[in-house]
Amino acid sequence: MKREKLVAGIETGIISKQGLIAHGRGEAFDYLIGERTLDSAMKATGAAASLLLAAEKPVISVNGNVAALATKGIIELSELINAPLEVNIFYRTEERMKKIKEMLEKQGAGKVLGDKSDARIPGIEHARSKVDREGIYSADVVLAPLEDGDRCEALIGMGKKVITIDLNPLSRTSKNATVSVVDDVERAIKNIISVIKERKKGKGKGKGKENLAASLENYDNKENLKEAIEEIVSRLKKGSMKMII
Ligand code: PTJ
Repeated sequence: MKREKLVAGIETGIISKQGLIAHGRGEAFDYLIGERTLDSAMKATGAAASLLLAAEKPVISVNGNVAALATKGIIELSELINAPLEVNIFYRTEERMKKIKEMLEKQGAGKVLGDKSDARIPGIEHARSKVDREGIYSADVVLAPLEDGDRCEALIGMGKKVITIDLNPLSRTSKNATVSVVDDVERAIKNIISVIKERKKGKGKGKGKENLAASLENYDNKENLKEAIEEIVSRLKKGSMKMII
């Protein structure tokens, strides 16, 4: 179903051709993790929810793959935390920017930024650096699933907290982000939504508004990535033992 969504996204001009290749890389990791949410990813999801709830100005960065695979989820999350969506694509064409924005609006998204492009991320080459001043540029927390390594580093360099969702625990983005959720984007967004809903109802810990540093007190991203890799290795060891025996 995911592949079909991506192919349809190519046909409607939402996804870049490179998006298909990126998906293949993600899919390979998803097989390794067993196409389910790892315990370490659930921990990172909790930290991501804390950051989003503590943020003064959160923004959700949307590229072609994210728009096609997690359409409903990002729209719901955007409403839930009152964070605008900002179309921000790596292989930028104005036509694709417009198509993604229109598709999101048609699906019910309230505020979709990205077309002003009146600010630049410092240190990034031209087209990839374009952002909206009222969006990513001035945000304190950016949720940027399937993000490029350079841009993730540059956003961190601007003093922002960056949450990424990336099936590859070894990617530069995973290593550099403040919180890396090693999970499929659709599953991860669903999980973030349910954790935030629980916290808002007062069920989970951290329901109140905290400052950004306090929201990360018990979370170490490097340690979490290590746990993700250990979970993958242990699953593979168990699987290969079964094949031998
Ligand atoms: O729409 P654009 O122009 O912004 O382009 C988007 C892509 C994704 C093509 C672009 O940002 C890109 O090339 O990204 P990278 O550098 O290939 O990084 C994508 C990362 O996302 C890789 O580490 C993949 O393993 C991972 N990934 C792929 N599919 C998924 C995923 N992570 C989570 N869920 C997925 N479904």
